[in-house]
Amino acid sequence: MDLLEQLNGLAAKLEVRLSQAATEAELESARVDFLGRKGRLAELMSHLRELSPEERPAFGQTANAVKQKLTAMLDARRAEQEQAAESAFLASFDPTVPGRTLWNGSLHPITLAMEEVCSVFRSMGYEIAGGPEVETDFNCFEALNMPPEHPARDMQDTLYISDKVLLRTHTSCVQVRTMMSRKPPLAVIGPGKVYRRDSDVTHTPMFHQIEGLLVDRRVTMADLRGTLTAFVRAVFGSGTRVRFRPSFFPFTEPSVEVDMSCTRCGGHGHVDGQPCRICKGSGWLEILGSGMVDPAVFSAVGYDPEEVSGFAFGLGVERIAMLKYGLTDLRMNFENDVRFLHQFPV
Ligand code: 2U9
Repeated sequence: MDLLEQLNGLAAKLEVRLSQAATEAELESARVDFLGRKGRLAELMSHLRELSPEERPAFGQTANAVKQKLTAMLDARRAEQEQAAESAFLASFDPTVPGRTLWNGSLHPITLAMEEVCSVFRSMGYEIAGGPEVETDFNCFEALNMPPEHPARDMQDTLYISDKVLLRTHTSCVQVRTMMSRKPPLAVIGPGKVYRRDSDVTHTPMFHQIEGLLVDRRVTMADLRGTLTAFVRAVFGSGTRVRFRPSFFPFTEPSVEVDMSCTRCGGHGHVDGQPCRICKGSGWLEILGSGMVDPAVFSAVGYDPEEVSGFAFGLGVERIAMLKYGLTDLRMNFENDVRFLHQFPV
């Protein structure tokens, strides 16, 4: 067979070879065999110099055409293989299955409730203050009109570290510290953890409180009433009704408890003809304790009760979080179950 015939026969040979090339490696091996530096085309081209000058141009042109044809055949086969691989890849999974969502983390409902309450009072001009959780007997009890024999000081209710040092049972100590270090007027909010010897379905030994205090000249119950009504409506909606009931606290006189219309039944006391399970059918929920600061508290911190007056209030943050987010069990707040925590906004 002469050289030209051999050249023209290369395409048919490559065709056979490609029909057997199932993998990318086999395809590459075919390319090297036919178009590589030591491949079949190169080998035939090396005979060029054996041809007469007249024969060379035709041989060269044919060699170029054959090279182009072989290259096109290899490219087509490669494209076919790539297409088949992509189809197999797409068929290997269900592209309609939803992807896994990355969880960015979220804020704990107690944190959310705490921040919301603080931001309402901040907008009214109150400052936010903090203080130690390990407190003195004076800041926690004595200054707040609870003398040595007061029942709240009982070992059964309070976690003592020593005779005169304890875990604070309320955050009012923060305001005691503020009053001892500053002159009136002042408006302070004290958010934080408090501790009591109490543990059952509705009580945990640690919980969160926010207590507030406003002291100035001529502060009245009307200021208390307006401030707390505005607060409740800011957190639970402008249509919320608020009522004040007489109560007793050692550190305030007179004292009141603040109720708001129920978040579930809107104050009707029933839902779909059934008594509301949140307010037990009463239409009201207790939300705050408050009162006018007892003159004995002012005297204990060195303020003149003839000169200044003020009101104070306190709330349990867990209770606010439960009402706001519809939680049914206090303990959800402490279990740290991620299925629960995932549900709150970032
Ligand atoms: C100073 C003087 C008085 C803060 C007050 C309450 C009423 C109150 C409870 C709500 C639910 C505690 O978490 S709870 O159990 N608190 O009812 N707290 S008046 O009175 C103060 C604070 C500071 C110097």
